Amino acid sequence: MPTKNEDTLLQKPTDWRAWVNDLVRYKDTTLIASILAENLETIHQAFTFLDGDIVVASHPKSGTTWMQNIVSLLIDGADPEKLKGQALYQRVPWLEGKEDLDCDWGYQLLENQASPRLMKTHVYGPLVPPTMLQKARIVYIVRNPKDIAVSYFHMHRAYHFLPDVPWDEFITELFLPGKLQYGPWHKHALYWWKLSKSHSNILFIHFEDLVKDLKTQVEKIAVFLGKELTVNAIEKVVKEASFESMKANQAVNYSQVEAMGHEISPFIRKGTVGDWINHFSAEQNRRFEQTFEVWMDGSDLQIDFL
Ligand code: PPS
Repeated sequence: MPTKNEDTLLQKPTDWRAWVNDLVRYKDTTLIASILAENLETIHQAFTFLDGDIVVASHPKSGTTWMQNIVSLLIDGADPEKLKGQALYQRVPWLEGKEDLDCDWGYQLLENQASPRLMKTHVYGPLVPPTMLQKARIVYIVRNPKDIAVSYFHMHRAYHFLPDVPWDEFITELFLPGKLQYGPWHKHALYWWKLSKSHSNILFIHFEDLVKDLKTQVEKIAVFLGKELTVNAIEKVVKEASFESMKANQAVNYSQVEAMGHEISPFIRKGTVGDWINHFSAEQNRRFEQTFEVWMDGSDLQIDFL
């Protein structure tokens, strides 16, 4: 396996095809660094999930951070004091990774947190630790893959350690063949969709529903997490989780993360459904639709693109 280490993470790769060739294939998915595979092995073997753990699971760019914030706000009872001061990625660490170079890996941060511990993960399939499924309550957020591809494309522009890739090649050579980290999208979404039907501890939420009616979805997530909040507290969560609030909030908008060039493309970027229309040519859309039809054959998962 190729070895990439932290020293290389702040240099923008100039040759994106060489970068793609260097990606790590591990248990049916793609990772950008072998250290993530090592962390996943460690988590499988040594990380103890506890009753009360709450996991936000997602394919990248599906609204993970949005859901992390909602879950964190709900668990903290929308207490204004707890909303300030701590970066969201410390309050809800990325189980197998880390968001900034100088912090510990998520699973290490979590060892020291009091229950209920909150975490995010991008794993699916054989990467998922079996005890997570037994012990934790899991909120999975799904998003239509056209908008994910757009969001992912802009993330590549912004992150210093990810290469810029021309849009057409990004779609046809990376996103559709599942060569981006944690791809391919359909295996991810369909794995969690299928599992959510047989596990009452998994709640499946659509990004598009959050955009349509945030309050109703927040109430649903609160019930799932067993949190009885006052009307005022729910309203506070909805306000703090709005696009405008999150974009302005340094604790959640990743503006303090040194690996990101916010001036190129901010992390909380557009937050809409259907931005793909502004990026896809008719031919790109045709190819995407063709692949999407094959991906979804035999599944009853409904995805809204608009
Ligand atoms: S990551 O890197 O995988 O953790 O990214 P992720 O958090 O999953 O997804 C980032 C996209 O979520 C959008 N976002 C929001 N949209 C609407 N409202 C709120 N409050 C919100 N918070 C995050 C964010 O803007 C990214 O989508 P795009 O389409 O790029 O704007």
